[in-house]
Amino acid sequence: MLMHQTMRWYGPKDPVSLSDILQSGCEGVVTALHQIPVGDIWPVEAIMERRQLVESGGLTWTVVESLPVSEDIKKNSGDYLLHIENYKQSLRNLATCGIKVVTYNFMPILDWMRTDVSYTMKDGSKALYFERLAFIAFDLYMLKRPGAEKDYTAVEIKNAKDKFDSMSAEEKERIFSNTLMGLPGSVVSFTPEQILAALKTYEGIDAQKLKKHLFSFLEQVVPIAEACGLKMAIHPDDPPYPILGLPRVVSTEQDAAEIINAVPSVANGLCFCTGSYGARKDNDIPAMLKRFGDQVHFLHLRNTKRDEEGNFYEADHLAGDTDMYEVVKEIFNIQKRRNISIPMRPDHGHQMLDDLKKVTYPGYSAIGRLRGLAELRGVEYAISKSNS
Ligand code: DNO
Repeated sequence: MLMHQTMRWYGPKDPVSLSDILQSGCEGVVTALHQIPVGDIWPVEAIMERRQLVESGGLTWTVVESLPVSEDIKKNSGDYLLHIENYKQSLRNLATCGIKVVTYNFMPILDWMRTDVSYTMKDGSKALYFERLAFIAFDLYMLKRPGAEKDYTAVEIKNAKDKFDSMSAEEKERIFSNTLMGLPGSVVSFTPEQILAALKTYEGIDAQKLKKHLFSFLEQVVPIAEACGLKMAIHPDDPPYPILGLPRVVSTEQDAAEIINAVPSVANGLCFCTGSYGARKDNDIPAMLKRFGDQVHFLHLRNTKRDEEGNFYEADHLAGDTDMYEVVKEIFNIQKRRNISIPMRPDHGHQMLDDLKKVTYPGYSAIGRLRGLAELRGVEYAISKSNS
């Protein structure tokens, strides 16, 4: 039983076409209706239209990434009750259209964050990079977030100031726009004013409260998902710790265990992103997979390389801090035990070869992801052959 290989497709406007994805050897895509405002219902017609489009390209669509959770739901404020009802209806509609897995995250305001989306690797390809000092300089001296100083040590603040003072205007601009990049699938970036205003609305919401909101959301939606044969898959925080003073509650092994135990159901599961969890040294990725194997409904396979200063870049899929051989071996065992093929996608990839001349969503160039997929596919093939 091999993994169900997919790539993320951002829809008709994605510069990477369905035909590119088909040629990579994938069976399916994971996609979302990014045009529908967060909180609204995904209608059956729109889902079917997307499904037909994917199928006309010779591919399947069984995993949604993402059905986003509104800020109101995360804060238990404003229209959250309506949004939860809408979420339930979207789940029913997705199930009607043959979708099996729904990915979502519970990160306040922002999704993933990097300070550099085109960090040059030794071989000339470009990767996504999180540089801690650049991020602190952004927080303190560009965004000027009130009270930010208390999140950093005196040494960090001094070093960030020195860094800020030595940066060219162009470097500052790059960090600024990389950090404020919009949500996946969106071409609009946040403005500092928007972020500062949004941060204010989270005042008084700490990790404990956010977790409570997540659990009460799950209590509402998981039974609906279970009843219609869908599996929910929560994506971890990226990076997996609080940023900009915002709480984050899907970062560690302990968090994942609490989420699973909060609402016991086969429908309450994980999108196991090795890259996001792997940016923390205390997350033992193969051990987590072993522990949560029965609840893993979707796999994002990616590697990161960390350093002691808290920086990390996205490494080649087989080359970072996570031992991908151990990961794939564990996945092989899980699939065998559960007798299923778990959907996976090579998460991100370097911008390389002809991709360097193209503009795609950061991390989602065709050739870099194809390289990752090909390498992972090879590892899985070898493991499965040697076990047969
Ligand atoms: C980044 C992605 C995330 C992910 C969402 C899931 O490349 O892995 O944006 O799609 O967090 O809701």
